[in-house]
Amino acid sequence: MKSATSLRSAFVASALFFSRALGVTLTDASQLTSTTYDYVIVGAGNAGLVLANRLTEDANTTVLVLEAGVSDENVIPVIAPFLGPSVTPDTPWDWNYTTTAQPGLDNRTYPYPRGRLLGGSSSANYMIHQYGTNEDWDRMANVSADAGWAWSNMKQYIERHEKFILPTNGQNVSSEYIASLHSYTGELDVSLPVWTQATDARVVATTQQLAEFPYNQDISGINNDMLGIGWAQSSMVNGTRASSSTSYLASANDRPNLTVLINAMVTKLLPIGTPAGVRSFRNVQFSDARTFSVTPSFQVQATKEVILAAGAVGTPQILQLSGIGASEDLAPLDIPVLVNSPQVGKNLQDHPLLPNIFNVAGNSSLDHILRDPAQLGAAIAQWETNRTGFISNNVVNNIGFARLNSTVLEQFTDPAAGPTTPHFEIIFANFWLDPIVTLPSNGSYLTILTALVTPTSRGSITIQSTNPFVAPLINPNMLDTLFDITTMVESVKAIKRFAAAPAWGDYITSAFGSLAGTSDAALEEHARQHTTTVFHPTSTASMAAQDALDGVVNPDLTVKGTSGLRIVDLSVFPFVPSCHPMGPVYILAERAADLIKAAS
Ligand SMILES: Cc1cc2nc3c(=O)[nH]c(=O)nc-3n(C[C@H](O)[C@H](O)[C@H](O)COP(=O)(O)OP(=O)(O)OC[C@H]3O[C@@H](n4cnc5c(N)ncnc54)[C@H](O)[C@@H]3O)c2cc1C
Ligand SMILES: *[C@@H]1O[C@H](CO)[C@@H](O)[C@H](O)[C@H]1NC(C)=O
Ligand SMILES: *[C@@H]1O[C@H](CO)[C@@H](O)[C@H](O)[C@H]1NC(C)=O
Ligand SMILES: *[C@@H]1O[C@H](CO)[C@@H](O)[C@H](O)[C@H]1NC(C)=O
Ligand SMILES: *[C@@H]1O[C@H](CO)[C@@H](O)[C@H](O)[C@H]1NC(C)=O
Ligand SMILES: *[C@@H]1O[C@H](CO)[C@@H](O)[C@H](O)[C@H]1NC(C)=O
Ligand SMILES: *[C@@H]1O[C@H](CO)[C@@H](O)[C@H](O)[C@H]1NC(C)=O
Ligand SMILES: *[C@@H]1O[C@H](CO)[C@@H](O)[C@H](O)[C@H]1NC(C)=O
Ligand SMILES: *[C@@H]1O[C@H](CO)[C@@H](O)[C@H](O)[C@H]1NC(C)=O
Ligand SMILES: *[C@@H]1O[C@H](CO)[C@@H](O)[C@H](O)[C@H]1NC(C)=O
Ligand SMILES: *[C@@H]1O[C@H](CO)[C@@H](O)[C@H](O)[C@H]1NC(C)=O
Ligand SMILES: CC(=O)N[C@H]1CO[C@H](CO)[C@@H](O)[C@@H]1O
Repeated sequence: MKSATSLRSAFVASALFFSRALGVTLTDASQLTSTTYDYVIVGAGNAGLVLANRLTEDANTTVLVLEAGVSDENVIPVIAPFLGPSVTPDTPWDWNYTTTAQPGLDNRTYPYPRGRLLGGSSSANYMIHQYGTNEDWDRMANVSADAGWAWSNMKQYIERHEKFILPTNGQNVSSEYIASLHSYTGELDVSLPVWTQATDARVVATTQQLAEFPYNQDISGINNDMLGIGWAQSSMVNGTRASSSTSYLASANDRPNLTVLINAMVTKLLPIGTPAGVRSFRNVQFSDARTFSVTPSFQVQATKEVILAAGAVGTPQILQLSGIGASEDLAPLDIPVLVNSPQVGKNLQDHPLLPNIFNVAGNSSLDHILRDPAQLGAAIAQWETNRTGFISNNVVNNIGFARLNSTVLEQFTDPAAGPTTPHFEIIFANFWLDPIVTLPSNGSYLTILTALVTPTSRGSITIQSTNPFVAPLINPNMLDTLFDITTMVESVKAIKRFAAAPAWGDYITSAFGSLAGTSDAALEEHARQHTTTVFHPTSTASMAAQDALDGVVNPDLTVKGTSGLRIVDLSVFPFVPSCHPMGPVYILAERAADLIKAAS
């Protein structure tokens, strides 16, 4: 977001003053003492570091993690919660991807952030933490014909994953979550807002004034109930971000059997064995990411398995570079098809995000602080002193989820996983929060973003070069279907009804820009002009049943048509979860660790 531009100029001036105690992370291939490990994990991201931790619980198991990106240590924008939106796009911690021109978005392109550092996107994201609906998981169990993915089985993993922490500033949060649902013993710190936006009380008051928007006391999804408006739960603790690096890696990094190498760009998996049989892909080729060159190249071997955890863009790219993919994608580049897997890189799903901005009265919105380097600098200095103030808190305090009404829905086959799964999300920020349009030099704003969480559009990730340092074509194909654009328009109408509640009477003065349109056609144009992404790409290496011909991985996450190769990241979900997906990635990886241990 471009209000991040001013955030960025302020943080570079601020002192780097503390470091997180970590074990050794290797920075150069020359430091490796072995070329053979039981497991080689590609990507020290959200999922990869869960596996790194769980697989080395057994001291006899050796694990190497190869990460293209850099360290997260001492990086203030990564550590300070409110600065999260300045970690991307186009920074040293981002892959700097851009989409192809999007026909559904007036042919616009837009940045496509992905974390490129320890923790992956869990170090770069906006930290909202949920698990999705039970129906999301039950559908995955159904599609994969593996009851192990059903919610009744998956919810057990919350206990070892989540470590719920109450705000330490003495705030009474008893109405903001349901204590009995949560785990207090897991790895990842999850907490509630520690700083109040001036509009929080109005959001909650609206839930009492309008029956259409009920209050939801716990928005995590744990209790099979994600509909309504509630308080965001975030991966943060005591005014700092919690990521897979600060949690799963930090608690395992002293183990001698775990080796993590950063600056290591995996360029290809090399097959062992004859073309006649099922090919083993236990050899991994990589090069120094800092050189942006494939030479010199290095090789390591996994005696048990290679696990791809490079995310929904990186994983299909590596598969395609290795000759595992659709022949129509590989043939133009003269890459031999070693495993014909037509769905690699297909089925890309993402949540479209639309900033809806209102002009507001007074100056209680954060805009006047965000555009004033002196005030912003003072806020960051305060955070550095004692981790208080708005910098210690996430950018968003309230989120909500809703379904289309029956009149609209009856025109379509409902794409939701079930009748209590939402179609769209509502996100509140008491300042200008548009990822692509810069904060104007005057005015005070409230942003009520809406996101489509059950998209029916499908996109793709396709390599355009045999050079791994050339980014793949990223085509999310946003708002390609009538359902998707209709739901976006309905979401805008819904938040306009929300904003018309008495709670906002003396605050909101008017709709900003194209949000002022009243006809469906005008709101459709508003959506096409301003939609980008909530950064939730999934499903580019989808799971399908063991005997299914479609799909890239089996229900145990092994790659169809190969041996010694598994995928554990967001790319395996056959449908994008109807929530912020990092929680689903974490518990997917927890179960994957169990599956891998059971198979060894
Ligand atoms: C800006 C932003 C905001 C977001 N906000 C939220 C939010 O608030 N809540 C939420 O739930 N989700 C959010 N998300 C989404 C969420 O963070 C991701 O969906 C999730 O972290 C993905 O996990 P993953 O393990 O699949 O991939 P990642 O965490 O992205 O991990 C992939 C790792 O592989 C590495 N890698 C890739 N290719 C290679 C290669 N060739 N060689 C070596 N390493 C490689 C990458 O550098 C990265 O470290 C956000 C994402 C972004 C980018
Ligand atoms: C590790 O390996 C040794 C030697 O093979 C064996 O005695 C020991 O039981 C193993 N430990 C675990 C935790 O598997
Ligand atoms: C992304 O852009 C930043 C800023 O220009 C740059 O420092 C970084 O090296 C780029 N990263 C990649 C992977 O190209
Ligand atoms: C988008 O580009 C395509 C191909 O160039 C063109 O046919 C189409 O009219 C364009 N759409 C818009 C809205 O500009
Ligand atoms: C999946 O759901 C369909 C429809 O409810 C049902 O007929 C089918 O048996 C389910 N399949 C599995 C494997 O659970
Ligand atoms: C916190 O607020 C709840 C009502 O929301 C109240 O019942 C409870 O007593 C309060 N707790 C404390 C410690 O003040
Ligand atoms: C957060 O603060 C509390 C209270 O001071 C402390 O007990 C806890 O250890 C802290 N957690 C972290 C991860 O710093
Ligand atoms: C906010 O507005 C009030 C009056 O509207 C003014 O007195 C005050 O100085 C303003 N504060 C800031 C920080 O601009
Ligand atoms: C934190 O520091 C700020 C000034 O930098 C001060 O106003 C505030 O009271 C401090 N808070 C705590 C809890 O120490
Ligand atoms: C459902 O939404 C449509 C479109 O916004 C609207 O015309 C209709 O009145 C609504 N129906 C009900 C029952 O609320
Ligand atoms: C911002 O400034 C412009 C030009 O001075 C003015 O036309 C506009 O009304 C102002 N907007 C707000 C929200 O104050
Ligand atoms: C295979 C291997 O390297 N095993 C070592 C793992 O770490 C333990 C100590 O925690 C050593 O004793 C093992 O030799």
